[in-house]
Amino acid sequence: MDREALFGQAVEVLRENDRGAYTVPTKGLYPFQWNWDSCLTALGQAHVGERRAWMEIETLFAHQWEDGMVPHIVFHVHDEGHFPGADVWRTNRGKTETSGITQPAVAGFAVKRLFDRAQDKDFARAKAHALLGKIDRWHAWFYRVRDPENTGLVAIIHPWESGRDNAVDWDTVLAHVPTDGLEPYVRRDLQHADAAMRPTQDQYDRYIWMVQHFRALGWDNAKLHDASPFRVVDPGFNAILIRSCADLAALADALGEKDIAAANRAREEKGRDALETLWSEKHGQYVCFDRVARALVDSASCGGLLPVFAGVPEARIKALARRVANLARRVSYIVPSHDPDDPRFDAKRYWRGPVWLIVNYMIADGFRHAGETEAADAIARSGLALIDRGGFAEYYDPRNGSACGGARFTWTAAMVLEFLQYDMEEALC
Ligand code: 9WN
Repeated sequence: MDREALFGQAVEVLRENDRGAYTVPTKGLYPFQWNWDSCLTALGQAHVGERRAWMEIETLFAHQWEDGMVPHIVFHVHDEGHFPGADVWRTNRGKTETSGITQPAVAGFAVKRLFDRAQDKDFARAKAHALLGKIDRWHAWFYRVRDPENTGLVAIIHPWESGRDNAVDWDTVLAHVPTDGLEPYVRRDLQHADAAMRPTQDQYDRYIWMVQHFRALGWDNAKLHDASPFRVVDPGFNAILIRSCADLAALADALGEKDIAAANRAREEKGRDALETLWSEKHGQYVCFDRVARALVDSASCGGLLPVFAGVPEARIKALARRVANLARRVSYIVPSHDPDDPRFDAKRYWRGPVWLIVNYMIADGFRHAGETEAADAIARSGLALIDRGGFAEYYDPRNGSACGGARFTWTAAMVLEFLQYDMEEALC
């Protein structure tokens, strides 16, 4: 497909899913506003309207909790088509209901990128300034409530927080999450997507049990970390947060906010050093740490490649580039969300094998920053080839590029606009 046609089609997907002040990830399956979807979507929206892009992130932060958390879902409307809805979460934090957990903190990164690229500099300066303190409060929240031992790395307390819901990374940890006392429920996702491409019933039971458990604790973040049977330090989640701290610090410098700059630089530096504790020689990449079992998790997923986005030491970047090249020899499209030689790999099941364009984007961005342009170009090229093969899908089978999950997907379209604009235009055509 030629570049202009591709651009036009991506913009069309963004428009279809635009609900005025926020964008739904896709019709049917996800009828509300999701946290990291919106921040990454804003990057795509900026190609056609900067003001709309800023609004996307502003709407999300208008629902920030008093303690600083930014929830993973904002339930702007009532819609029975999604489970669990607001009536299950029952967080009661504001006029508009939200979920009670969070998602990867891409906001600091996204806002800096919007600011750097802005045509309307005065407008962008005002918008960035208004968001700066809110994002800083979110970052502070993370290190306060999710790093009680002051390690420099934060834990997620629910697989949904990672954004990589059913990754192999969580299998051994989820096995310790009970299901007794689970209230009966009906999944809605299977009405919109193929069951073979979604989490299993057993995984869902444990996801919902945790929602019930946290709800019983009043969604009090002072209690949830220690009370959760699921506490995992995910290198991908932390890498995104570290990059956001670094970008927020740079933005704060540009806006003359010295205290915010210093606080985020300290978080960034400590976090980057601490990432080293997650390096696995066996896999040649980073892996998760199970904070309950106090052990590294034996699972080579795309979460362990994402530290490239945080700007890790050169030797690690080179090793990660080798790892991606090695993956590319074993699948037709990169970056698979899990190692294809692992028996737990599943080419179509969500985060257990398929390629996701947002992950490609962040990994490619990290390689590009580090001067590993060959790896960055290969990943971006694969992303665009997948659109040709499978349209604007939620995710793709890395063996044959077929479309999986929901269709007409917002952040996939946004990432296409980003890939199209990369300076490596020549390499892509
Ligand atoms: C639960 C919206 C979200 C993404 C996540 C993705 C998926 C939800 C679900 O969809 O999660 O939050 O019901 O499966 O895993 O990354 O933000 O696109």
